[in-house]
This record gives sequence, structure tokens and C-alpha cells, in this order.
Amino acid sequence: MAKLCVIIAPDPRLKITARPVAAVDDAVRRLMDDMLETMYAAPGIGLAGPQVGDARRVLVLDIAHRDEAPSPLCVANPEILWVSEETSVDEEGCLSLPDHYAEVERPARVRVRFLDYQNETREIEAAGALATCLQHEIDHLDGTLFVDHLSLLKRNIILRKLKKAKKLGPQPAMARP
Ligand code: GNR
Ligand code: NI
Repeated sequence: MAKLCVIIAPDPRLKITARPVAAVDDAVRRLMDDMLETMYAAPGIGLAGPQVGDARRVLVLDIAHRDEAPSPLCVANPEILWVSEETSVDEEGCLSLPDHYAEVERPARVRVRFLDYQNETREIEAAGALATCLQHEIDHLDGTLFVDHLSLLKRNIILRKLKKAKKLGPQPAMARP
């Protein structure tokens, strides 16, 4: 396994539409393994191909709490089959928008069909954090970031700050005492 680099916005590689995989074969499984390692190390609860510079429609997630056993889910070629009319608002973050958080309104429940790690077609109906995370990751496969669901003003404030931080280069996490 290998840890991959997570791309920080603004970056054109986060704006692409990712391409479906023909099947979940050993090469796709290697990508899934590397993405899981990267996600756990970050740490994050989800990660999509474009965030690590890979244009395949692949995502991984694990919404288990720290005190629970890990429960990774590997997803290729997800299709949203149904969304609830009911919506919910959750605070979202993104590894590609570090240190920025905002409330995003999305359908509360979704039904998704996908290929799993074994290349089996599966369907799940998700609610709560799983529904939020799945929609956030599927958005990444279509070049959409959570800030694209905010007002232009809020989006530009966050993107301007990230652009400025990039210009300054990596900053120490904390000032030395
Ligand atoms: O780690 C993550 N946390 C998170 C919190 C609320 C809603 C969505 C997420 S996904 C994010 C990791 C990430 O950027 N995935 O693309
Ligand atoms: Ni994200």
C-alpha cells in the first residue's frame, strides 16, 4: 500500500468528471487500498479519486467512530438511483479544503448502486452520515466540491483563503513557543 498526496483546492484536477472503470480488477483494488490508507492517515471519513489525482470513478469511505471497529466501504461507478424529498443539513469538511467547514443541505436519504471491492454490484439505501458522505464523494467524481453548494460569497471567501495559503506555501501547524 502507498499513501497518496491529497490535492488542495483551487486546482483544475478537482474540477474534472471522472471516468467509469470497466471492472473492479486488481489495479482498481490497488487504488482503493491506497486511497483507504491515505484517508485513514489524514484522517478523513471519505476520499474520492480526483482528490488524489486519479480520474477513475472510485471512492472509499468509513464512517465508523474512533471507538468502533473500522468498516471501510469501497465504491466504483456509483449511480444515485433515488434521493428523498426530505433534506438534512450537516456540517461538512473536505480534505481538499483543509480547515474550512460549512453547513450543506442535501437529500436526507439516497439509494446508490455501485461495484464493490469484489466487483459485485450492490445497492444500499443510506441515511445520516453515510448519506452525506456518499453524496459528498460522488460530487467529487463530477468535479463538485461542498463549497459549490454554498452562496457565491461564502464559496469565494473560502477559495480565496486557500489560494492565499498556497501562495505562502506550507505553514507550520502552530507557532513555536
Ligand atoms: O473527512 C471528511 N469529513 C467529512 C465531514 C462531513 C461531510 C463530509 C466529509 S468527507 C471528508 C473527507 C473528504 O474530503 N472526502 O472527499
Ligand atoms: Ni471532500
